[in-house]
Amino acid sequence: MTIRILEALRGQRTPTLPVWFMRQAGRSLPEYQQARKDIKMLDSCLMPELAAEITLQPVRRHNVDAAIFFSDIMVPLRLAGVDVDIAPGVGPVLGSPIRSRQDVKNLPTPTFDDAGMIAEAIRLIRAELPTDKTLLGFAGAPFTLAAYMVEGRPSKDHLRARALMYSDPTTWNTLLSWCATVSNLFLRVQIEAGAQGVQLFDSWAGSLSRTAYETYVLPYSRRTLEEITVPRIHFGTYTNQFLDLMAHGFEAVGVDHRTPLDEAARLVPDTVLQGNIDPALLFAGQDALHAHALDVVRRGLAAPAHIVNLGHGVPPTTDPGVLTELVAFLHDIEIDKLTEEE
Ligand code: 1CP
Repeated sequence: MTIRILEALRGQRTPTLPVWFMRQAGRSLPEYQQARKDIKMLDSCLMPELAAEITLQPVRRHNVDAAIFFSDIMVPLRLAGVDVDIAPGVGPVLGSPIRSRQDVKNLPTPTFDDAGMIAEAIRLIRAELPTDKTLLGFAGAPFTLAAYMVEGRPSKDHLRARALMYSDPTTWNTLLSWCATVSNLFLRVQIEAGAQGVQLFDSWAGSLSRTAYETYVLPYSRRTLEEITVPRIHFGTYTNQFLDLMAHGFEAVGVDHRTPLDEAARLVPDTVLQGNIDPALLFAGQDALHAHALDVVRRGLAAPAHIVNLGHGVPPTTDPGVLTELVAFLHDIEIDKLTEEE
C-alpha cells in the first residue's frame, strides 16, 4: 500500500495526488464544536481521547491523506509553565507578555513537567488511523512563537517583537533559543509516540526582510529540528524573499497562495512543494474552485513532488462539504495525463 504523503516527502510522484488541509481539524466541523462544547481550547489539547477524536474527524469526513495532530503551537508553552490561554475568537493570549531582558530571564526552564498526555493522544491516533494515511506532528517556529510572546496576543505587524529584535539582540537570541528548545521538545514527544512527519509553522515570518530572517531567526528554526528523524515540512506566508533559506534542511516547503508553484519551483528547485489553493476559492463556487485547483496542480508539476494543501488554514466559515468534494476532485485527477501547458 502506498502512503502518498510519505512517498511525496521522499520526492516521489504517486499516481494519485496526496492532499490535506492546514486547520482541517477544528472550527469548520460541527462534530468538532459538539465534541469540544464546554471545554476550553488549550484544555482540550491536553485530553488525549478528545484530541485524538478531533484529529481523526477530518480524516473520516474528507478522506484526506494526512491527519494533523489536534493541538496548538502554544501548547509547549503551557507545558513548560508559561501563563498562556487561547481566547475564543481571538487566539493566543499571554498573562504577562515578554517585553524586557528581565521578562526573558524570568521564563521557566524550557522543559516539560509532563507531556504524557501528548504521547498518549498520538498513540491513540496511530492505533485508529488507516495505514495508508500519515500522521503529521507540528510545532511553531521560534519567530512565530516569539511574536505571540512579545505582543501578548495576535498582531498584524509584530512591531514590538521586531523592535525587540533590533534593540536588544542578546535578549532576542535568548528568547528565540528558549522557543527553539520547547518546540524541539514538543516535536520529539510527538515523533517518539508515532508522528510520521512534522510541519514547522512559521506563519508570520513573512513580516521579516531576508537579512533579518537570516540573521535573527533562521539559526533558531534550524535548531528546532535537532535530532528530528522524520520528514520535515516548513511553512510560512509571504515568504517569497527567503523561500530558498526556508527550504534548507527540509524535505518540503509550504507555499501560500501568493506565489504560483511553478515560480516557487524555480526558487527551490530540488524541494517538494506543498500548497497552495487560495482559501478564498472555497467560497467561489465549484467551477471556479475546480479551475483554480487544476491550475495549482499543473503548476505543481514543476516540483519533484507536490502535496496539495491550501495556501493557509481552512477559514472557520468554510462549508465542510466543499472540502470533502475538493478532496474527491483532486484524488480523481490522473496526474500522468496532465501536462503543464495543456
Ligand atoms: O487542523 C489543524 O491544523 C490542527 C490543529 C492546529 C494547528 C496546526 C491548531 C488548532 N492550531 C495550529 C497551529 C497554529 N496555531 C498556528 C500555525 C498555523 C496557522 O498559521 O494557521 C498558529 C499561528 C496558531 C495560533 C492560533 N491558535 C491562532 C491564530 C491567531 C492569529 O494570530 O490570527 C488561533 C485562532 C488559535 C486557536 C486555535 N488553534 C487550533 C484551533 C482549532 C483554534 C481555534 C480554537 C477555537 O476557537 O475553536
